Amino acid sequence: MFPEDHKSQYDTDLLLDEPELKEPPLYQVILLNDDYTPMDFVIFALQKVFGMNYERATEIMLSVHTKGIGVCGIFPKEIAEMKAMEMNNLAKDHEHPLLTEIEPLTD
Ligand code: TYC
Repeated sequence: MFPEDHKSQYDTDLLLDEPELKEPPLYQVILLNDDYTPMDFVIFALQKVFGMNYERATEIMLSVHTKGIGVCGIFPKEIAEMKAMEMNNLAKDHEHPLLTEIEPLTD
């Protein structure tokens, strides 16, 4: 038997075994207000961890400062976990109580 004889069978298998194209579940990275972390530090951290420009980071910081909580990004779970950990480690390194959490995005 020639290898060609198997070809169409394998092609069919490939077609039947189409990969599932499910989007990964998304998570919000949530920033919490506190009374002690300096505003400048929050702006610095948002720029460093999320690559935001100064204006965007300031907008988010002020929104969290007034409302108590705010979203700083939406990512697949592992990325969201990494960003929250980077924010929390950066805050700890500078001895600020700034807290960042993640929560699943529900629609
Ligand atoms: N409320 C802080 C202050 O008055 C500033 C601040 C903003 C802290 C946002 C945390 O997520 C935060 N210095």
